[in-house]
Amino acid sequence: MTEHTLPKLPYAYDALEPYIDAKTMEIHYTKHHQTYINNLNTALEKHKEFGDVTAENLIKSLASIPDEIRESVRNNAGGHVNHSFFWQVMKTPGKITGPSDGLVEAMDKVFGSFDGFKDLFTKAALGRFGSGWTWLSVTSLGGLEIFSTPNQDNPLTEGLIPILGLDVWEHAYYLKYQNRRQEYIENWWHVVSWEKVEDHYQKAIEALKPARP
Ligand code: MN3
Repeated sequence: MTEHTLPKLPYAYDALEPYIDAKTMEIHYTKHHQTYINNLNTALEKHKEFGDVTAENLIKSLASIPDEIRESVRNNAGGHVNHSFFWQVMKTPGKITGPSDGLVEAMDKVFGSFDGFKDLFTKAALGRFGSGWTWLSVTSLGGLEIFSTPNQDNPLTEGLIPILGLDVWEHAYYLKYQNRRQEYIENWWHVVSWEKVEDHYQKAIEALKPARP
């Protein structure tokens, strides 16, 4: 059986400064993300049959996970998948841009404009009571949808493909922003890697193709 391990961070802890501070990044990555991985490995110790299943596939098929570990797999495989994804959709800060190519058309169609998208996403992130995430996902019909999930739940469990995600657990921003979640969200747009989001979008559309008429 292969243990789940912490993926390499694609940049230094201070790479997202001043919007996300180095101390938050370090603790978030080395403590929080690592703990989800440790807990997932512990949960799977007595269930070798899942030893070679990826964390993504575990959360895609939660219903097939034995009762005694399902909640732990949901939270900890979810935490592992969500954080691995989160690190990838961020980059060295720049001017707030937005998608290009195919995604910009899809966004205009669904949200009216990039600003329309940002407003709705921000509202969903602010409205998440307690801990959770906000997502932009591709639906099974190839459309776009914004919603937030509690805890470490991921759109993959609902059959959607996430292409952008924002961690709104307090551990993601409290050191720098304390209770000011709105300021954290506004600043986060500076570090979104639209190249990566666009890439996720193209792959999602490609993956859906055989299923579409
Ligand atoms: Mn987190």
